[in-house]
Amino acid sequence: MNLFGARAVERANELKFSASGIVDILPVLEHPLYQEHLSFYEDWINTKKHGEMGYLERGLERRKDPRNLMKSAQSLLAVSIAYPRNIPDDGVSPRYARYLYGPDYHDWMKEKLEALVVSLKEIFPSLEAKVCVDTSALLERTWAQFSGLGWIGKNTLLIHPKLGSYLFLGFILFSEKSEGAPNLLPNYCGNCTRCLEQCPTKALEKPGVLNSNQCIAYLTLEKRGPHSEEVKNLPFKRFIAGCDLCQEACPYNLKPAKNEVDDEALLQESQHCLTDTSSLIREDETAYKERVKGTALSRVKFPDAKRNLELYLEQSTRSPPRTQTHKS
Ligand code: B12
Repeated sequence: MNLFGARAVERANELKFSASGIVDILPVLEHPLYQEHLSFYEDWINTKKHGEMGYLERGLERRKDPRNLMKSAQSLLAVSIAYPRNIPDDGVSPRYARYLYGPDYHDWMKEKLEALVVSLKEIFPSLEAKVCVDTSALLERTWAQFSGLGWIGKNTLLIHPKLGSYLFLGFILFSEKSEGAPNLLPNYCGNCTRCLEQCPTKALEKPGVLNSNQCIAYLTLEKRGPHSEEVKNLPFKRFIAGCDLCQEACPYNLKPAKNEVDDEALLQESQHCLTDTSSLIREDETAYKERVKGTALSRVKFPDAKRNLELYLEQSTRSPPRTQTHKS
């Protein structure tokens, strides 16, 4: 790695990202595994596993090469941040995926990465950079894998051997070379298939293949409008926004990860993940918008939030959940 690469990683460590890695773009594009990932993506779209997420289909060509996002890109820095996993669950109330707790990661992660760019520009004034968090046409998990941040698990998530998979990923494209070579970690899933077994809707059709049309995360967060009767009969397991079941099943998520945000502080900042059903039933659109403002939950529009709640209520009456108190 050259001086630029070393400085970029050093700055990422100073900013307390849980893990980081830098890689030059060209050797990745020429790597046979990258080509396999592209074919995998294309097959996935062609077999309509993306449901109604039209942007994934439209962005297919752009996603093939990060230089479509920034022409001068020569290297890519990938970072991850482990988010808290100890969210209380009473076994009865509606549930939210863990990543929805706290303020919207898209915003604070972008700010952190922009601060990193500013500090690097002090040493490399002609540096060009582009920050990407989730919404850019970038194959994020592929790039994270090539940067040494983990392997792609059977649940399709990027898993780090020590941090697990409850991770936010973020990226910066740089106009400087880093001399960082692809750093592929071994895949430690082994014979384990717990994620596939735990998915109640069988969205994980086979190891590494997720059919969004069956995925609770897709159906609660991304799918717009009313559900078909078939979907309404899928067991949503009380999730009303996102789903963590394939992550909860993963042995790499059992231990708390380092650099986690303080759980208590996070819960204080998470009033938007409202679980009281009577308040949820009474809530109108204005109150809903106010509640979710500035959080990742704001992606779910009011009519879809109501649809998710109604399904929770319907499924709870059909087969009331067991009452229990535990920390998941
Ligand atoms: C669309 C999307 C979704 C969709 C589709 C998910 C999916 N598995 O594709 C839905 C709405 C279902 C979803 C759900 C979730 N998502 Co999402 N999502 C995305 C998004 C925007 C694009 C993903 C994508 O391109 N999918 C298409 C498929 C084909 O690509 P892929 O699964 O990433 O796989 C690539 C490689 O991993 C590799 N690959 C994967 N499997 C295999 C198998 C073989 C054999 C081969 C050769 C290659 C290969 O090839 C693919 C092409 O590069 C990314 C951000 C981004 N810009 O990339 C976030 C992202 C993947 N999501 C994220 C999160 C946190 C989630 C949820 C956990 C949220 C939740 N709790 O509800 C769930 C997890 C569900 C799951 N098991 O995937 C994180 C993942 C962090 C991590 N540790 O991996 C990301 C990276 C956002 C971020 N910046 O943090 N998501």
